Amino acid sequence: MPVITASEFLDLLEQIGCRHLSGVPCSFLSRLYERLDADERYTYVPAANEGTAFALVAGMMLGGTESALLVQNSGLGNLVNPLTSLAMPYRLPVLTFMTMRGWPAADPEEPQHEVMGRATVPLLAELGVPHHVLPETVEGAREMLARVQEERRAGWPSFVLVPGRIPGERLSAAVSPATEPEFTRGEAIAELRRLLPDSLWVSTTGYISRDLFQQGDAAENLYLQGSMGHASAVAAGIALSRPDHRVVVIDGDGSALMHLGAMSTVGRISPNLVHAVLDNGTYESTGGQATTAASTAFTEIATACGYRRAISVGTAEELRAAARVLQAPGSVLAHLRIAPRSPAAGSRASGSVSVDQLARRFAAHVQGGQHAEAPEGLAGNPVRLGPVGGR
Ligand SMILES: Cc1ncc(C[n+]2csc(CCOP(=O)(O)OP(=O)(O)O)c2C)c(N)n1
Repeated sequence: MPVITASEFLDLLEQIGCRHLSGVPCSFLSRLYERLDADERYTYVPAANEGTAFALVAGMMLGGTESALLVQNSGLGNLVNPLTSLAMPYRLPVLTFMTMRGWPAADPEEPQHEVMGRATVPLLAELGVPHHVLPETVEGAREMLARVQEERRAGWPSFVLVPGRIPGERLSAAVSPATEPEFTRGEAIAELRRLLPDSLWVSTTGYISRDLFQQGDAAENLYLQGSMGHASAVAAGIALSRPDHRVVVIDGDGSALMHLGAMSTVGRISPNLVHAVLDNGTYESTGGQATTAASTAFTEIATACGYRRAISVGTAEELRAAARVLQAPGSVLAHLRIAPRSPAAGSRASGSVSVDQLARRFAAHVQGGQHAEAPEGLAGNPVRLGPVGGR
């Protein structure tokens, strides 16, 4: 386990001339992001996903700016393409610091990290990418970085694997806890549940899934721990397959941004889907680092992608006033502006039910005809796909 602190880590970066970083957060590095925010020597660009961060850093290097990535190994899949088809053949020595979830041993509470935890090191080895484990001492880390720099000078991208939490003094909570009367994550989920009874529910990774689970576990809920950014596509697939149901996906802003292109797919087929984006402007589940939501107009993107309607609300009353829009057939985007920080989420669903059981239970519920009656307004609205390559 690393005992290098956040400030020592930044000093090490400084020594290799690296002041520009990009990535997607991991809670193991929350103290480091706080320091990056507070230290004027560094810039950090929040990227939509790890592949984007990797490509951005590759571009910075082409432009002559030394930079590196901070990511977690659940995002390795997102960056394998630019790693193997860009950095390796083009000999761009991109440097990646990657936290290791589910390694060296799996955590039974986090089944979403088990496969990648076991596969990360063999995958990097199979790809032929140099990789090193961050040593526990500053001296060891300095020596390791000297070897990394040599590999990079030879044109190799390189990975430094961070096996645990980087400790450090807590500089500040990125934002203060919500005081009333802000709209909290829990209130937003509860209000959606009241307005959209008899729906199927899919929730994104992190605190949102924990909150949905805590508000009442049921067979119609599918909590996605992991597969960040894919909740809307999973939900759209369910809705496409079962046009007699209304599916509600509860996304976060960071998750929706991760694979924003999914909105174009959803809009094209426009199944009976309410795509709720709980926008707190942050990756709250990993410590409250800023996303790029503040400069992104979710409602405009959704309607431009073909969603039938899109609303943006900031209170439970405003959400209630939009009930009819939410209950209409077709795909609707509900942008819910919620407090940057909500009361703590409870435990994960996987603490009580295994995730494979959750999936089987959900599928049995959907396919078992327990909701043979279509929710009002959705009957007779089978999805029809338009011709491919239409516009
Ligand atoms: C591919 C991938 N990258 C990073 C993570 C780490 N991670 C887990 S939850 C989370 C934040 C989710 O943010 P958001 O969707 O905005 O929801 P919030 O936490 O704010 O409720 C991140 C970055 C992950 N699970 N998967």
